[in-house]
Amino acid sequence: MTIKAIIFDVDGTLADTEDAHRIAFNTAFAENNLDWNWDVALYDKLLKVTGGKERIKYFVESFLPDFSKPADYDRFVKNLHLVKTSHYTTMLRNGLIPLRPGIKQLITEAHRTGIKLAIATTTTPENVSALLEVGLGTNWEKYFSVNGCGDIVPNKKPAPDIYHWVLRELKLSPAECIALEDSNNGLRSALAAGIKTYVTINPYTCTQDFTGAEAVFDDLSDLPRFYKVIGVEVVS
Ligand code: XBP
Ligand code: MG
Repeated sequence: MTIKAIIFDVDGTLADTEDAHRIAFNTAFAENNLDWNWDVALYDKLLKVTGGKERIKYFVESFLPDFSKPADYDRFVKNLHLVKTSHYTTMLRNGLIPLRPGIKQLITEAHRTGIKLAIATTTTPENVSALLEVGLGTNWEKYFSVNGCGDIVPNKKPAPDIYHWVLRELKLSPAECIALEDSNNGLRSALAAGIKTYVTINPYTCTQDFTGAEAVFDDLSDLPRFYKVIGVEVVS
């Protein structure tokens, strides 16, 4: 079957963003007088949990058993995450994080060919806009039929919720779509929704288990090869 839609993960797939997320978290912690510092080795462990607010809570539960939680803990985490998002989007708007090789060309060519494009991410809509405004231009939304972000579903990846939501919005069956992911959590999420999944690895995810993926690529710098593997002919 020819595919009708490509569903993109964001962090790690459209751009190598995780280290910018990590730095933004650390800046937010320092600004809130918390002596927390997430180095690369620790962040690698924390990436087990998707979603920034969920990741902060996982850190507190698993690594800070003696932390005395403020009375309104949910609000505390929410505020910390808002500060983190503002630092992160500033980094994006300053052009610090380019799209990965082949991504802009894939998006423009697939769109021109009439293949629908969608986003399925655990990150916030603000972060997606900031990344794609810089990477694709202020009219980036014209490329995407569906934009599934952050808190719109109850359970984040590896749960399939966000992919189920995107499929419903696209009005397509899993068999008519493919997903592009970079992580084990993302792969499990897409596979649990019944979608064929292709993986592009990055420094944080290169040693993860990608059993079940249709194919694993270093990146999409060789787009003709990718088109061949996924079985589409694009208008270039
Ligand atoms: C990756 C994530 C995100 C980001 C942080 O999401 O796990 O949690 O690290 O983003 P995906 P927020 O690969 O699905 O795009 O702080 O905005 O939640
Ligand atoms: Mg990802």
